[in-house]
Amino acid sequence: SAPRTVLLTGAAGGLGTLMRGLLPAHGYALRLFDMVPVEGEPDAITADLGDKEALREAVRGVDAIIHLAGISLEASFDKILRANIEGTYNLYEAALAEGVRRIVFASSNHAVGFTPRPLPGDPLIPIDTPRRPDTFYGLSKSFGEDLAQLYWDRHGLETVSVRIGSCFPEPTSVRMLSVWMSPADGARLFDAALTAENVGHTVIHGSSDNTRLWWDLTTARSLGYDPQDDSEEYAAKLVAEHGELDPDNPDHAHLGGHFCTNPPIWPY
Ligand code: NAI
Ligand code: 15L
Repeated sequence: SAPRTVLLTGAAGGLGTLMRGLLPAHGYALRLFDMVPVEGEPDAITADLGDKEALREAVRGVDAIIHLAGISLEASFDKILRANIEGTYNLYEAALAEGVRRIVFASSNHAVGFTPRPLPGDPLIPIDTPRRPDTFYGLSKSFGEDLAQLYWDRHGLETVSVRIGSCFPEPTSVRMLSVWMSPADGARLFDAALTAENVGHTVIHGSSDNTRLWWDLTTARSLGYDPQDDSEEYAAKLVAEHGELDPDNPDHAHLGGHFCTNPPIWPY
């Protein structure tokens, strides 16, 4: 039967806040987890992914987990190791111990960020494109996908790994026109990832059905994802402001954009 009680890690963050607003309308009851308090949510669990006891309690009795918590930009290897690599391992161990059957893992386009971005007329980036992380951050997402594969193959714990493009209320750059996932499509995609049957470990691209799409959404659609939005309505304004992407500019040459050249640094 469809999962109904879902643990949302990273609930205080940008994507967590958007999904807290949207997923209840898809029928989910959310339990919230973050290292910082979730504003206006006194029942949220405030704990670090390094706290194994807190994780065991947090996952106990849920039908599934959406795992968003972690460092979402580039940082030192040491910080990434603790939050994203050990933190994700700790979460999977807790889920295994408590019998949780399904995790939706927030991977990222930056796991394959050095993939050349397609020019108009080129084929879309396929879902089995080789890993080309663009940062330690992207490397940690690559690790998370492999961890998910291991826990499926060894333990039968299912994961949908979503290589999210850019999920924000609106696209704010010309690159984002190609990788944007509207919040409403994000909720549709998480719903599909939670309810599709027999996913094993499935990796999917996470974006809206954008006119300027760079990657293939076939696998996501095969899980029942039916995107409704297109960034093109924002294109005229963004292109007028910034110009079209320049294939000779290294900042614009890859899927990962400026993460390949000058990645934004996690401020904490
Ligand atoms: P965010 O940085 O706004 O939120 C991350 C949350 O995780 C924060 O609330 C932070 O307090 C929490 N967190 C960090 N380290 C933690 C730890 N050790 N223990 C417990 N909580 C911890 O990031 P955003 O944008 O909401 O992204 C959510 C997830 O989705 C991240 O894993 C990110 O890598 C991934 N993602 C997001 C994309 C986007 O477009 N927003 C694109 C691709 C991936
Ligand atoms: C990510 O993985 C980041 O977490 C998010 O903040 C955005 O920068 C996004 O990728 C992107 O590529 O736009």
